[in-house]
Amino acid sequence: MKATLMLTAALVLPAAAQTYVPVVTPNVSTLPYKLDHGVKVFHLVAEKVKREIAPGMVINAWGYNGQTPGPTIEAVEGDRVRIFVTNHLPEDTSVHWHGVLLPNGMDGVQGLNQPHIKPGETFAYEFTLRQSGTQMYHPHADETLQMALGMEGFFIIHPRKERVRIDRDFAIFLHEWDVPIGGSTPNPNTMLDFNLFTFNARAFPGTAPLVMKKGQRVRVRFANLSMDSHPIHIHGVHFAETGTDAGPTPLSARVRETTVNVPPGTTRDIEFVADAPGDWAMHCHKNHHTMNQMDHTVPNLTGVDQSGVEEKVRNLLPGYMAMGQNGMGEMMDMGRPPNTLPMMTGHGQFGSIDMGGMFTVVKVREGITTYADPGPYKNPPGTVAHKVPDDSGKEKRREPEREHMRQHGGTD
Ligand SMILES: [Cu+2]
Repeated sequence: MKATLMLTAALVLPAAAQTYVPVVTPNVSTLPYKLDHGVKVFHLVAEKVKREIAPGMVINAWGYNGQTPGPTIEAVEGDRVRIFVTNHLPEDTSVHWHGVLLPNGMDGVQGLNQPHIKPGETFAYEFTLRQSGTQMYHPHADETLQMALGMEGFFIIHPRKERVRIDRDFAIFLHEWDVPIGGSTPNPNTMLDFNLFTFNARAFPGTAPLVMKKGQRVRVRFANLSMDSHPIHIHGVHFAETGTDAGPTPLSARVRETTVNVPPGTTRDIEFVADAPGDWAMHCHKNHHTMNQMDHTVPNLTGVDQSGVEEKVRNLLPGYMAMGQNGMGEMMDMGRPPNTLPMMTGHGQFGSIDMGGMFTVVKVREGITTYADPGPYKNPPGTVAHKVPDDSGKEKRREPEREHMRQHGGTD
């Protein structure tokens, strides 16, 4: 009862007079707070949640306040924060504030720093923020299971004054799951062989695009509490790695990159100016991390001549299709068990995208007035790769570049 009352009291939206540009955590909410004599008061409820990974698939996860990752906590360097944690799980939990400098007794390692938060109990954490940067929160109790099932969230501390104005500030939690084909509960005992890879617990095509205006200065914060590192690559921009879970990186140490590796147990901030309009891919560069569950374990049939096999097998298995001979793009949306995502999926204006997992689209636009999904990018005429006509005879087929220049005004 007491916990319910506190939760209701905490449901006050953040004050309008914020000194920072609020972080957007795509597909995830921001945790509201109330002010109590200058202290920002938050309330996290640890509980079982249902999470839609993408349309057609829902998993049984654990998280906070109805979601995984939990809602993003935002505060400002110098703030005093009080965070109530209510445990609605069937087992003990605790919360560790990863990367936050605080008194030892607030560090959240159950048994070491504090008593266990037992089911039904509420604990209060309170400390003053002496730093800025991208931090995290997660249990330090039955970690293997609780984190594997999705208990994690952003704890973002804005500096009192940004060095440069950031126009768009995004946060993306990287996670991986092992969900049995046709099942819905991730296996927390899996150590290496995961089959679902997510941005904020959403897999492509369930991932919201990052929408921004041309010329805006953009920050993207990545966090990773999974078992693998995730090298995140963004097309169309060169960015600088500007911060970690230990705060801003000194200017002299910033390196220009197109891929940022995010190891387990860390956060990474990157910044760039969005000066090239378009629909730019952003994805993990481990190839299997941009695919969904079905089916990473098919036999390798690449280049194998399967002619005649289909007919023979169909005598035994009606409807059998031989697959994989010419690549696996053809496997993108075959029939599949319920609550299971196809391995490669998604459609763009030019056809199937054949991706899944940790994949989304950075949409840079001129002249937009909202950050709603603006739809596919309208490419200026003459700027899209195109098929070269193949009806012009043997001679020209041998030299398509010469024919192309003739047709498109080249000077050959
Ligand atoms: Cu990855």
